[in-house]
Amino acid sequence: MTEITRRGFLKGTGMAAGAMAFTSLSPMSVAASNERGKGVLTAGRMGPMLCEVKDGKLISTTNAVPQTVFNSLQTTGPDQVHTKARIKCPMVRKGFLANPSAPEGVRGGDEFVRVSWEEAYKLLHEQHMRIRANNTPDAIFAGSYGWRSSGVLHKAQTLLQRYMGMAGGYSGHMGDYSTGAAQVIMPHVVGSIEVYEQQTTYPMVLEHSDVVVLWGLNPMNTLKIAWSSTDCSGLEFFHQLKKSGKTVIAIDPMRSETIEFFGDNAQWIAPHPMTDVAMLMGIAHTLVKQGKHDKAFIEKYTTGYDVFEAYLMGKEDGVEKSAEWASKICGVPAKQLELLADIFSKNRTMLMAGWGIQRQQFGEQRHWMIVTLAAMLGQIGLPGGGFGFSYHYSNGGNPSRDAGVLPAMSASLGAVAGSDERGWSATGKVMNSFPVARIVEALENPGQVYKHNGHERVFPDIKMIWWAGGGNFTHHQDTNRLIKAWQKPELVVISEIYWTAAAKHADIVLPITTSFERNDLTMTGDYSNQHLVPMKQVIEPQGEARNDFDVFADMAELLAPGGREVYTEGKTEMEWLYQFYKAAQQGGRAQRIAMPNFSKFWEDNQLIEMKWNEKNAQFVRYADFRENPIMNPLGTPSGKIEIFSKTIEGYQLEDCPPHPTWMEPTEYTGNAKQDELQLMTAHAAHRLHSQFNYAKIREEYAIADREPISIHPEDAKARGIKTGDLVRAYNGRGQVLVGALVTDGIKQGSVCIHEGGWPDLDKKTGICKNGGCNVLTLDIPTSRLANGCAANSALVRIEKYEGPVLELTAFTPPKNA
Ligand SMILES: Nc1nc2c(c(=O)[nH]1)N[C@H]1C(S)=C(S)[C@@H](COP(=O)(O)OP(=O)(O)OC[C@H]3O[C@@H](n4cnc5c(=O)[nH]c(N)nc54)[C@H](O)[C@@H]3O)O[C@H]1N2
Ligand SMILES: Nc1nc2c(c(=O)[nH]1)N[C@H]1C(S)=C(S)[C@@H](COP(=O)(O)OP(=O)(O)OC[C@H]3O[C@@H](n4cnc5c(=O)[nH]c(N)nc54)[C@H](O)[C@@H]3O)O[C@H]1N2
Ligand SMILES: [Mo]
Repeated sequence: MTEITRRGFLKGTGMAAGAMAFTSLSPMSVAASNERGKGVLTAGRMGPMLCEVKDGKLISTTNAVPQTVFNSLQTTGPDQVHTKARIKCPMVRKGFLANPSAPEGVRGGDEFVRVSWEEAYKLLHEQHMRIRANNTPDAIFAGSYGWRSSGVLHKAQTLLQRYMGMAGGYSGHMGDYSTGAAQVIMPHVVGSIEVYEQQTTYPMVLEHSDVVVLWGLNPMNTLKIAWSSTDCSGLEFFHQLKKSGKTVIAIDPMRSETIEFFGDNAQWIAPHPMTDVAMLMGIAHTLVKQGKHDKAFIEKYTTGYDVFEAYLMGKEDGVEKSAEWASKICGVPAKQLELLADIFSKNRTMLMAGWGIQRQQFGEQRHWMIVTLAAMLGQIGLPGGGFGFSYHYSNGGNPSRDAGVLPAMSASLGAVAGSDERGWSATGKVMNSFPVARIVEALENPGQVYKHNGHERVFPDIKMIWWAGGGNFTHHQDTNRLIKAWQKPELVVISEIYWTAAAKHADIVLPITTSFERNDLTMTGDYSNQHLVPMKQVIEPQGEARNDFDVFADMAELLAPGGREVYTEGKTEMEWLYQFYKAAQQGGRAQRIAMPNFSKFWEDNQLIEMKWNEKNAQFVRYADFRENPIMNPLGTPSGKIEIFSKTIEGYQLEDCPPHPTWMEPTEYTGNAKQDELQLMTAHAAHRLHSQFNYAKIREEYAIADREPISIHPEDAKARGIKTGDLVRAYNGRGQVLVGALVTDGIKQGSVCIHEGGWPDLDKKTGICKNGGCNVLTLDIPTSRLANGCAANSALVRIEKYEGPVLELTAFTPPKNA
């Protein structure tokens, strides 16, 4: 961590980079992109890619759009298709097959038996119908959250829900793991969810911001992907920001890949994890004490500030939230907080915040407090000022293009969905839905009433689960609790490409194609719609793998003769793509975008770059509100920024008070016992969650052939641990084997195991041999307001592992598979 000094901060402040920004962020030519290399054009979350096939094997995938910054995920194609971890044929758990309506054995502890697709379909259909006949439709859970592969047709979750809708309905889920807390609190504060919305553009930031704050933001890592497919502009933007000479301040307990990337061009400040609210308050308190807050802005554009200020200044509870006070909690010297207050208030400052900070207990408070600080700085709605919560995700900030936009497959028959919707809340026949990260609580407490965003809701009584396109055994917290709850339903079906832990804990496992084995289409850049890309099939389906679309079409035919026709609406894969393309073409025409006819487009093997729009390039979030708050009010009850929310006050929640509040988490550095360390579980550089954990790229990061754990040198020394050591990390919830990475790039007292390691539990000791971090995390809601995922909340102990050698089996298929 660099000691921040005023000199350090001021070195680049004020250097405008606008001209450079506009030229280099303007559209790149399609021709240039196609000169890059040869091969068939397709796309994934990690962007458009060119694929080379030799002797029936996919041998390479590379970027199809020119880019300055290398994206490691774009090289994973061959491993995705050919890894030994693939599921080759349909399989059924032995004890389930023996007696499907009263199975023997336990999920995860049984052998698998190979069956034909037809046998699998018949068994699945019969059991599905039996369970449906004995229960209400909400007993069937098809929420199936997850990052299934991109494409507007082969949308695993949507296709499952389309089938379940035809079958009579199902339980789904609300929200997502990513931004559970922020997306519920933000509408109360600013009237929109913020986290999935276009940001003040990259060119505007490069031209107008003096200071850019990366608050818990690791964009060089998280911008390798986008929900649809990345347009590859975000990494380039941060590259330009680095070159711009602007003051960049990164607030993160870890020296993230981004901070490493910025090197001397950024100042790193490391608070203790989970203490950001206190740190922000220390800065806010300094502003008030020194009269540096923007009273005119607060008066005109916000409501309830006075109540908050009374709390901040200690008039409510006798505790002044001063820089000194904050310093004791967050571990950053008070002087530095005061300096930050000075720098933020004197310069055009953009507060960019990531989402790891809200994936924690009381996560709602984080972004609320950042908005509050931004309001006190008075720069919301000015070019390059204010706050932004999607700069690190899906290239928020890349200007929206004039575009022909693809629609997408819908969960409802006869309807189409927007191609960029994250699809978390399905439009089909949802009979009940619950906050996505509360699934284990739901399994444990059927019929129980719980609070969510001011409403009382009831958990369904889940008897059947079908998951398609998600990795719930890696993504959910407290794996051992999950495994127990997972025994409750009568039937668990998994449609998967690989033998993940979820597949190994299922009754029926169906092998699915990768996106390289089917045809599809996608836009890039969730906000920009910069390109329309053909996702061409480059290789035959491997083993007996089938497309989700075909599996559900087959299953629909079993619902009733003619069901296939209803499900597919009589269209083949290519006919659907033709229809989607035609709709995009028509939409494009209205914006004077000429697109070739479908067959030419498909044969050309080229992407279509959409038209740069100069007005969109100048977009400034909240500029209209700032200009006229009466004519352009926010969607909050007051039409203003709500620093105190009467709505939330009405909910009477202990864990979510009506204004930003510092609350001590259940497990964090501040209440750790002497040898306990705080666990962080950031997203990995060389994975998309659990995806590609099996790939060759794992060699770049694995230590002692396990997931690494970053440990501060002092913490390592105290435990006799060196880099390369096999380490056991444990708490009351479980234990994992990890490889030690001793580094001063993490705040003392904290460790990090990246999320996404495939659980690989040793039968005898219960230890996870692959360092699956969720074996250790707490499964609690952020609060009863949002019920968001709180994965970054856990204390652990670590020690050098001296036990017997445990073979890694995470990526090994079960016997006979
Ligand atoms: N501790 C901790 N836990 C976390 C997080 C954290 O920060 N810390 N982050 C959370 C967040 S933000 C998220 S979004 C979740 C991510 O959780 P997920 O989105 O569930 O994670 P993925 O590993 O991407 O899982 C996608 C799965 O879908 C499969 N798949 C891919 N394409 C297809 C397809 O076409 N068809 C079918 N049937 N399957 C397919 C892949 O093989 C993979 O197993 O994790 C959450 N969990
Ligand atoms: N390569 C890659 N890209 C991805 C993903 C992936 O798995 N791999 N996942 C995608 C998805 S689904 C999502 S939701 C986004 C996730 O985006 P984020 O949620 O923003 O990502 P995280 O890695 O959880 O956290 C970002 C940074 O916050 C820091 N941080 C953690 N806790 C704290 C804290 O208490 N205080 C402060 N100040 N900083 C903290 C972490 O060290 C990390 O550097 O990324 C997306 N992009
Ligand atoms: Mo996420």
